[in-house]
Amino acid sequence: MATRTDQFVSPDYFAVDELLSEEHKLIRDAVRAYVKKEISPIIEDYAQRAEFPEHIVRQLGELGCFGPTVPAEYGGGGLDYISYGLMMQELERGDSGVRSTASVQGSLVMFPIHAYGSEAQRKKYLPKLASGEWLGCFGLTEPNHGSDPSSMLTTIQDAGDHVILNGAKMWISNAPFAQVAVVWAKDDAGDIRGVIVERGMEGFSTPTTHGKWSLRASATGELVFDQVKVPKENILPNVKGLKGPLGCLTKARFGIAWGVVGAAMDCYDTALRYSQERIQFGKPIGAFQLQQKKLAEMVTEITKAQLLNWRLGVLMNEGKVTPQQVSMAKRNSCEIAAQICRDARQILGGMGITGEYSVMRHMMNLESVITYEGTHDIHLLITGMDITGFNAFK
Ligand code: TGC
Ligand code: FAD
Repeated sequence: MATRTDQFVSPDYFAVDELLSEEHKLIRDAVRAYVKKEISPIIEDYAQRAEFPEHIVRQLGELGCFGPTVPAEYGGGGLDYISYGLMMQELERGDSGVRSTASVQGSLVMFPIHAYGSEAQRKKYLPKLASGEWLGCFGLTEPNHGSDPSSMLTTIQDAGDHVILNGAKMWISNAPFAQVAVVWAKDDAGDIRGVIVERGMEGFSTPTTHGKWSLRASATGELVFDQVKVPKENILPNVKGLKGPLGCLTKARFGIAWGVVGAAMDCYDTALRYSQERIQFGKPIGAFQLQQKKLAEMVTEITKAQLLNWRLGVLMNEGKVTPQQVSMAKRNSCEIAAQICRDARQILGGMGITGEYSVMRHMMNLESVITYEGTHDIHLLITGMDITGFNAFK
């Protein structure tokens, strides 16, 4: 497979750039340049081989993509949420798996350690996670409990100065390469608690999940706990209950809302360029109304999502955002991005199914992104509950 030249030009139909600060633009441009130089040339090959490009972990750390909103004293970037969103947008423009690596590390591992952890836990883990020296993962989903994590079966049992962890987590991003896992389990009282599990603890293993047609350049695995002795000092002291993991998901879903728009922008840009160059019936296919309809609808939806994300970022920065607003944005962005990728693939005709272009890879990746961090249905029901006051889950 030949390495691709990345010709990406970002669509910005409503001058959303003017809503960004100079710092935002510098951060966005730095990540965009990194993706062009380090991700686009290699990612298709890794995806074809279903291999995780482990070397990017250090690079992402150096670039500040791990925990950008975590305070600088713990190795984070001390940046605002629009900066974080822009980083995720640019990474996912390269590949959803690259964004996944960063959003798991930042929102699902560093965030809970920072928000719910002790000072000793923050000092021990955050700087190493921020720099990419360590990779982390987040274990909530179980083989029999995905959308309904409150029914989880994984447990921690009190045993004096430590707890005994038993159970299994499934579909865990980064698991096969992670040094640390933030795992959610029920204690003797039935309360959900977060525990930090380290690779090397006896009885802890991380088998790789094979055979994925989506997120092929991201490593996915299980977390298996067989009588694992975890010191009590590894329990996150400052949260109990499902609101712990769901609070992390609010941050990560915010990143996805921005991220998938990056994938959509890449597909739109690719399809637009192809439509201007590909000649059929004596003229560029972009001159046919049917293709113009697809492209016009793509840029319209991208523009609406860019504006929604920007507003979401402002609300997040002001501490006014609701989890339900994040759900709406995650759901909307995933839906429009998946449709844009499918339409772009059609515009490319037969070429659209090859690895010569990024479009089919994005399209397949989005099948995971529309499912993880809460499925499309779950986010709709969260909105439904918010507006009607009726809980469809119970
Ligand atoms: P429910 O009774 O509604 O809520 C329990 C407690 O949590 C609070 N809460 C939230 N807090 C913060 N953020 C949110 N988004 C929250 N949503 C709810 C809630 O107020 C309550 O607090 P309290 O104080 O009263 O105890 O819980 P439920 O059991 O009825 O479930 C509700 C439901 C279905 C919405 C929830 O379970 C859900 O979101 N399910 C989807 C599961 C999910 O998203 N899993 C994701 C796994 S991680 C992942 O996919 C990572 S992929 C990473 C990558 O590679 O990028
Ligand atoms: P299920 O919950 O079994 O849902 C199956 C179908 O039923 C869906 O269409 C769903 O919408 C529907 N459904 C469920 N409940 C309802 C309802 N009440 N009303 C209507 N419809 C309903 N998890 C982690 O903890 N950490 C990770 O790092 C992680 N990474 C992942 C990476 C990948 C590549 C994938 C695919 C998943 C990952 N997940 C991770 C798991 C992901 O969060 C779950 O797959 C997701 O939450 C859905 O759970 P499930 O697959 O068990 O589907």
